[in-house]
Amino acid sequence: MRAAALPRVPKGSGRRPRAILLCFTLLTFCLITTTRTQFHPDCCTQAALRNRRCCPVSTDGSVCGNLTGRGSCQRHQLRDPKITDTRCNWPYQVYNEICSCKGNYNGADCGDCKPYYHGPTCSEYIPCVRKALHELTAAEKKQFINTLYLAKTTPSTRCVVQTGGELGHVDTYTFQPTSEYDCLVAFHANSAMYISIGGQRIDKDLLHYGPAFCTGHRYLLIQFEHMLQKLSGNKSFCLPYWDWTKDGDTCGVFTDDLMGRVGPNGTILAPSCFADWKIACGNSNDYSFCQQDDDASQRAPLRRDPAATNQWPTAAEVKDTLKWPVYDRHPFNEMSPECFRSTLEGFMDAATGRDHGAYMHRKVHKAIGGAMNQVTLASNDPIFYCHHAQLDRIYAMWQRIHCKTPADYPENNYPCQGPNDVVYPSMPPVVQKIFMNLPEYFGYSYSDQNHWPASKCRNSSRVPECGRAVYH
Ligand SMILES: [Cu+2]
Repeated sequence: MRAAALPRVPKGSGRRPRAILLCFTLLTFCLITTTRTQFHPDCCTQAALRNRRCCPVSTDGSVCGNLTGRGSCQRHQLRDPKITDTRCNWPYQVYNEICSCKGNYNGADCGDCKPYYHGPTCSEYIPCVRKALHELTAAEKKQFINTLYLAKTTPSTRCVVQTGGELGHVDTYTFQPTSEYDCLVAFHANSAMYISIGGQRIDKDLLHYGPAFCTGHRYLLIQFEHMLQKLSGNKSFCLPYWDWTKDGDTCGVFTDDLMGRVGPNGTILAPSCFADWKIACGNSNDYSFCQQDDDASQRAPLRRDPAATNQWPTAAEVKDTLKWPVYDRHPFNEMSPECFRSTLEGFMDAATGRDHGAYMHRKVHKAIGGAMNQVTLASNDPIFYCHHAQLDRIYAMWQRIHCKTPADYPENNYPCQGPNDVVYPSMPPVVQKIFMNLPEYFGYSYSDQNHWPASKCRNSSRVPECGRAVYH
């Protein structure tokens, strides 16, 4: 049996009148084009799926940007006939041809830059520093919230959402247009759907309950940050983290100027722009791709549970979580004892590494309640990203203390979460173990990292190199 983690049976309901929005005027003078790295619309047509080809025409008008040296369309023979879940062995189960991008070019069509690279030739490297939410100035808070709202309301030209289809039968797959924000909600929801092996559902998903928890969410946060940088035009924008050990119990972030106050029925109160924030994938379940009303305005509003647990991880729990030197171990799931991943994910007590329950990551999802307490819906609530940035920060601390490198991502017996399994739905594909590099490898860092616990191998050659952002 799957242990109850975040409850997995969502069903949004209720309608609320449109609120007066702080952020609305921002939209009227923003004309945005942007690129997404997954589910490019040109790769989701019946013809593309039938021909097993995902080599879209890029920004320069040529296939994969071949004309300007951005990339080229490459064939591969990596399809595995035994795999029926097309999210596994992604994207090779679906496509025989995909773009291979050169240099710092990125995206399904190589029309984008790798995260933290900018400019027409993607040669401008701008690292970013993730600050705590409480460190943001009033202007930074406003920009963050406005950019979230912009992402929620900007239709994506480079991403469609898979809303249906029988796994393994690409001719049955259906897709829907989406906004920039909701593209990533669907990514999380569709990753959280049960894995199917040989037509049998197994007690496992692509992103949780196993070794991919830290790495897959690191990928998601980098994508999210990249998308917000492009939308806001602020190339050094960085996702703030929320240190719930400091103000979880006082709900210090649920204010008008940040994540919004919660009303008596769990909806968010005006004037916060989240008062008008509708849930994507709100009709999904554990067995379905993202399910939602076609008309975004008819979807249910974002909710939090005002009567949730008010139980938050403490600084002592964070310290205990950091003490486990092994990343993950057999059985590589919610019962893995005495290891960092199952402790951070919140299945095991941080002090003992045992005693299955709800701790750390899970405790925060439960304390906020509403969408955050349903795994297929959680990333609808923008606090999800600040919560996961805090988890990523703890993951980075742990990596530094214990000198971890991609070689420490364990081989394991669970499908789709192996070290060389591709993080679904990255395009071009990136494998899990890459995300066991330190944040600096990608291009971001944390504002307080000079005060983190010291590395236990300061003079060791195993300390990963910093400052070189190579993302592939
Ligand atoms: Cu998740």
